[in-house]
Amino acid sequence: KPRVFSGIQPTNHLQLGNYLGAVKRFVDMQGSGIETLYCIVDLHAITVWQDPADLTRATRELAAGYLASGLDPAKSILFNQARVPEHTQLAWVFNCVARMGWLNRMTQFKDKAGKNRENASVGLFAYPNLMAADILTYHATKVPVGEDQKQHLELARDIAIKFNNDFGVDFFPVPDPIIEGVATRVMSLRDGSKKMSKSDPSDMSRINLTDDADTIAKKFRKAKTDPEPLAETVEGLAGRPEARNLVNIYAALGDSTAEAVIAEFGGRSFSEFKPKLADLAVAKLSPLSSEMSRLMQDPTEIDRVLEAGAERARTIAAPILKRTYDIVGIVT
Ligand code: AQP
Repeated sequence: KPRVFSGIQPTNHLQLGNYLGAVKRFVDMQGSGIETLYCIVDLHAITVWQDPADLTRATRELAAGYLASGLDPAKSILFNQARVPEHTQLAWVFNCVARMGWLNRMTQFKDKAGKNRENASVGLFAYPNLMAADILTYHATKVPVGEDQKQHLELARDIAIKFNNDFGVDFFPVPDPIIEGVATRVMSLRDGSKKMSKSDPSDMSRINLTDDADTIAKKFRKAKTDPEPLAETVEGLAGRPEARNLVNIYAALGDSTAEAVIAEFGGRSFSEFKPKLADLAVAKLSPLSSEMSRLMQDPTEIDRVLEAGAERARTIAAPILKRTYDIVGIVT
């Protein structure tokens, strides 16, 4: 049975890019003869400073977001990373497999570390090794992610291949990223050259799943666009990243395509299109946000789901770690 693994960091609030690029696709992959594991990667989150109370809240809120979006604990294993210590144990082995040169090429590290690289945490640098361990501790082969995670997935593949070569085994399967759909890279509403992100300092740059209807409408109304009306063809969106982004968001929210959106709105002005986009977003997202706030009122159910998920996850991860140690020659 093929195994799917993916995760999201519990930082700030889930944003529309996480939802369309990741969570919505996690839901689509549930059932259909595959085993799905969806993680809340709390140990990734602390690679940059997190206020402890915020981290706790964000962990439960992300779990609420998973459940509200349709992830079902009866169909998927839902858990938080720190509860399954095999992730970090395997990550240590991978710290010793991956090369400094490989990690030095990671663009996300360069972006997140900023100018003062000497002051970045060691964890932020080693993050991709932990991500490789997240996937490979389950021998997962399919990893649904957004476009921004492509490079980290390539590193996970390189680690699997090098481990197998170094030890002369065929143990870790080489995982494939699944980067599909119209929303693999949702862009900031303020800058069409930057991806939408939970940690962008401007709240106006993103739609949070916790935003209310008025806030969503305001953010789309104020979204940056060019002065031209919407193009008559999809090709006409070339070189217009902000327009393209809004069309893609509309398509992804409506389970449609950019072509269908252009067929409906091509040639119309943004002042006509933006309120339609806001209406669609509110229609799709408000049931999620109300279910999230219901679940958050009493986190007992969430905590129970995460605990049970971690137990199930460990039954898969523990034997794989044990075999890894055996291959390496570690006495256990
Ligand atoms: N803008 C995006 N468009 C499509 N997919 C996206 N993802 C993130 N942003 C977009 C996908 O969401 C999943 C979880 O991401 P993450 O929490 O692990 O970290 P991230 O990629 O760094 O996301 P953020 O929102 O930018 O968080 P911060 O600001 O905390 O770093 C991944 O599958 C990612 O591809």
